[in-house]
Amino acid sequence: MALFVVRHHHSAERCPAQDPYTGAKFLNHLSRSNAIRYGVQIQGEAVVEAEHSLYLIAEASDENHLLEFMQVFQEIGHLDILPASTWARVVAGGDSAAHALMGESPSVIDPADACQQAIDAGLVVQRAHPLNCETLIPALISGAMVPNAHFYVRNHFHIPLLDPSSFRLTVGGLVERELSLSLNDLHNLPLQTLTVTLECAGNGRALFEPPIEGEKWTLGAVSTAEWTGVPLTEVLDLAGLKPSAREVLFRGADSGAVAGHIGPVRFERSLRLDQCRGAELLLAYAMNGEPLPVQHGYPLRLVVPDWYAVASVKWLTGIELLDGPFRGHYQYDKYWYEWDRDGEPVREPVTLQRVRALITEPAPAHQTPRGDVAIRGVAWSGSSPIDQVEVSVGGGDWQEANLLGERRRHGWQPWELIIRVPEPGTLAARARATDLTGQTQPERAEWNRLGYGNNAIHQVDISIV
Ligand SMILES: Nc1nc2c(c(=O)[nH]1)N[C@H]1C(S)=C(S)[C@@H](COP(=O)(O)O)O[C@H]1N2
Ligand SMILES: [Mo]
Repeated sequence: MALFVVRHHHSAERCPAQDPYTGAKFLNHLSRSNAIRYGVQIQGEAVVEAEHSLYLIAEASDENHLLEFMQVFQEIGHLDILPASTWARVVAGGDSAAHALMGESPSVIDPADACQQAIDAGLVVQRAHPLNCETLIPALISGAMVPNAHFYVRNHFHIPLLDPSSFRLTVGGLVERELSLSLNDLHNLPLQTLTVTLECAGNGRALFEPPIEGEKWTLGAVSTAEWTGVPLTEVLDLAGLKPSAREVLFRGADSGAVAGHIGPVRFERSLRLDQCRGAELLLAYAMNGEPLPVQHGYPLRLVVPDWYAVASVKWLTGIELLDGPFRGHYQYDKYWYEWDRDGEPVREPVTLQRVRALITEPAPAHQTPRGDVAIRGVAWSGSSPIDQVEVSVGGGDWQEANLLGERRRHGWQPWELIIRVPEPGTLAARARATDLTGQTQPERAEWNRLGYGNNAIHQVDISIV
């Protein structure tokens, strides 16, 4: 079988869709079962919107079979049949075709499998290609670690499949010694385990008014895990920094097409050296005691405690020391707060997680028996540990909740307040966190063009029966 790309164009006047009966006849003709009768296998099809153009990717033993099958289209307009290369499955595979055409390795996880796995785990899938899904708030209950299968997923491109045996982390740029570290090398370096909350800067974007384009996260783009790996400082010490080094660039293995850019854009982010100092950055290879799952960066990811999670580059394969600011797409075009203040554009990079509390119990749909009612949740801030969480029920005064367990440096703080509700009814419960630097949550977060950092006070309507 040989592969062909078929291009058909007709004028608006001759469009078969003008008449429903003729339209249906042409569609039926294009059905896969009909094509088979002509010895043609259709691998993919698309119409160019508003252009009366149709493209097919099809296999046939020779061009004549295809011509015979497409005859009816030749009668109403123009037809081209172009021989194509034989990577049928790649070309027909939607997005991965773009990777292939741009010379990228198509070695990615099958998006359909990744999506099904997430659905099976109970995640809320926001988008399947690339895979983006949020955690259900009940999965955050009691402030424990979020199991790996329930941890929210945020990807900009397809999930790259990296072979652990040939994997290398390269360290280069302004260093004394370039390094190329295997997984074994990394496992033999000193290790550290840290509990760290990752939150997407877009968490809560869907709650901004007026609405903002982008992933429509509600409140589940946040999770906490125990990460194990090599402190970044160990690797930087091995390489030795040149005096001119100012910034560390972290390079992910994933890349793809981005509007406005020619050629593939890679997922990469940098931090200034002064931002790394004392920040406990980890090159993590384990998550909650298991090898890093593939959707969370297998076999190696950066974990940057306290920062919005865009800084925590997954599928980390390269580190480069630079002498000045990095201007990559995800550093400079995206992940900036952009406000309009008195008609003046104001711009500031997204950095630390803003202080925030979430109510995890009772769930809004849950019928809670009257009497003593436990209101529980988690709270976190990138600037410092949580100082207090206050809860207001039914428009009443703010009451201080109990912080549970020890104060966490980089992980969310569970909290709880027991209130007495003698009567049935629906009550609005609100929770407001304050961190040790004195920062607290606003009634409404300031709207910004790309919808980041929405840490408005969380409200849940609880129903008491
Ligand atoms: N290589 C790579 N790293 C990445 C991303 C990505 O698309 N590619 N997304 C970032 C963003 S915006 C977030 S919120 C976190 C999500 O991490 P998770 O999927 O493990 O929850 O990964 C960050 N690191
Ligand atoms: Mo994110």
